[in-house]
Amino acid sequence: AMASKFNVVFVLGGPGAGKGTQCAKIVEKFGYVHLSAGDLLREERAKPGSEYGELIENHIKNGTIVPVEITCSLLERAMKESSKNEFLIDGFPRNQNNLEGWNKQMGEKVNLKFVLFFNCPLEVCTQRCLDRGAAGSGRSDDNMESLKKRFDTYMNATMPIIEHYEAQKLVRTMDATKGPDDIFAEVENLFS
Ligand code: UP5
Ligand code: MG
Repeated sequence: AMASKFNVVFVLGGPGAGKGTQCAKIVEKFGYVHLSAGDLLREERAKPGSEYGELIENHIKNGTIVPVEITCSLLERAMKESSKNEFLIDGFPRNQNNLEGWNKQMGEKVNLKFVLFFNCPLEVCTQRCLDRGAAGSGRSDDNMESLKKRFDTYMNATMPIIEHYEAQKLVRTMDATKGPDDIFAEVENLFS
């Protein structure tokens, strides 16, 4: 018999919108597996002798998007290795290339439940990332120069993906400017 499909929630929103923070809370309360595409890419970049390390670092610093073959393979491998069935996929798909590559590689294996969208203005996003950088995040993209590019990519490449899912009535939009606990109070309604 065919194995059951992976249940997936995509988690999208600008740089520093709070995707990772809210995903951690969802995991704690609802037991999903949290896969951050950015974290998987940073992990891959850090592997000694990684074939894609330099390419990944260049994209991250420039706020541009890594080719889908790399990201999608990291996601699929992590999904399989988890031997679980409910996933939060954080920070993906970010552009048309991601969307098409995912649909081709994973479309038949996945049930997309909804898209959780953390809506957060540029100023708030930027300040959070700058604060995180100042506090020693060590992220090579938590600086003003990278943040401008990250936000450009978000507006030009990722917003159209959110609109694509909006047309399918799959987007659940959260006001991400509030405090983490206030945001989660709304988020948990979606998962209960
Ligand atoms: N914070 C969180 N919530 C807060 C709140 N409600 N109020 C006040 N402060 C709040 O939070 C960011 C910071 O804000 C933290 O210090 C937190 O304490 C605070 P976090 O939860 O980390 O936000 P998140 O949305 O996860 O921010 P992140 O920086 O991770 O978002 P990005 O989307 O920019 O980063 P990501 O890691 O997803 O991607 C990085 C890069 O990887 C991309 O730019 C791209 O180059 C590459 N990438 C790809 O190429 N392809 C992919 O598919 C994914 C990534
Ligand atoms: Mg994150």
